[in-house]
Amino acid sequence: MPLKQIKQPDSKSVQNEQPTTNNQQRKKTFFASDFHLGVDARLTSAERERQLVRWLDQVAPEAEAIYLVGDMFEFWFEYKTVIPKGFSRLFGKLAELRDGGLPVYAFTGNHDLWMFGYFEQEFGIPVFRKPIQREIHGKTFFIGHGDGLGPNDKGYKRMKKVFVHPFSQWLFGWFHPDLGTRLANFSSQKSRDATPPAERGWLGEDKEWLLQYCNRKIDQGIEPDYFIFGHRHLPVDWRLKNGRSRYINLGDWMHYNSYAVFDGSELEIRFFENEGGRVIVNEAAL
Ligand SMILES: [Mn+2]
Repeated sequence: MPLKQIKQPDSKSVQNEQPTTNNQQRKKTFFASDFHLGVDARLTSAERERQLVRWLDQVAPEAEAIYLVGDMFEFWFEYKTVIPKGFSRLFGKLAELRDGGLPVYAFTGNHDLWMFGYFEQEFGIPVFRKPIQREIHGKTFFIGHGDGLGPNDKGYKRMKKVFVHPFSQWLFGWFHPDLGTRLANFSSQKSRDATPPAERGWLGEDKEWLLQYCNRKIDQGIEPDYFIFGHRHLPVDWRLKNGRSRYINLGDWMHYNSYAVFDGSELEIRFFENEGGRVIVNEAAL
C-alpha cells in the first residue's frame, strides 16, 4: 500500500532529456488531457482508446515530446502489486514510444491522483502532481491539470487533502480492488451528474476559475507565454490581460478529441477525427 508520499519528480532533472533520434522533423510538442478511459462517452472507452493510439501514431513521428496532462483514466489506483485492468493498447503504445526514445510526461488529474510509481517504473514516464514551468524553444509554459486551482473549488480542495493523505491511501488500498473501483466509479459518476449543464459551456471571463487563476499568476509576476491546463473539458485559447500570455485549455477526449501542438514558435489547438471541433477564443487571440 502506498504509505509514503511520492515526491514530485525534479523537473530540472528530466527537463533536458532529448529524443535519441536527432531528426529535424521531430520538433513539435503535443499536449492532451482528460481521456477518462474507463467510462463511455461519445465513443465507448475501448473505441476511444484505439482512437488515442491512432492519434499517437499520427503525431509521434513529428514529436519532440508528448505531455499527458491528467485524467487519463476515469479511475486509477495502484495497489502494491496490482494495477487496474484494461488500457493495454494505450500502454503498449506508450511503452513503444518511450523505448524509441520519445520523452513522454504525465500529470495526475482529479480522477487519477493515485499514481504511485507504475508509470515511472514501467514506462519511464515522469508523473507530475503539481503544475510545472518549462521553457521549450524559447517560449515559457506553465503546465498542470488544473484541479483545485483558482478561487473556488473549495469542496474539491478539501476532498483532495483527504485523497492525497497517505493514511486514506493506505486505508483505500486495503479495500478489495473490485469494491474500491466500484466505489470510485460510483462517486465520479455522481459528481458528473452533479455538474449543471450550464457549467459545461463557457461561463464568461469573470466566472472561469482557471482563467482567474492565470490572471492572478500574472499579478504575481508569473507571465508564461502559455498556461496549459486540462480539467475544464472545453478547448480554450484565451489571450490574457497582459496582452501576451495565453490560457490554453486542452479540452477533452470524451467529446472533443482536442489537443495542443507547439511547433517551436506557435501553439494551436487541433482536433483529431472531429471535423466540427471549435475552440473558445477571445477577440484578442484572433
Ligand atoms: Mn477531467
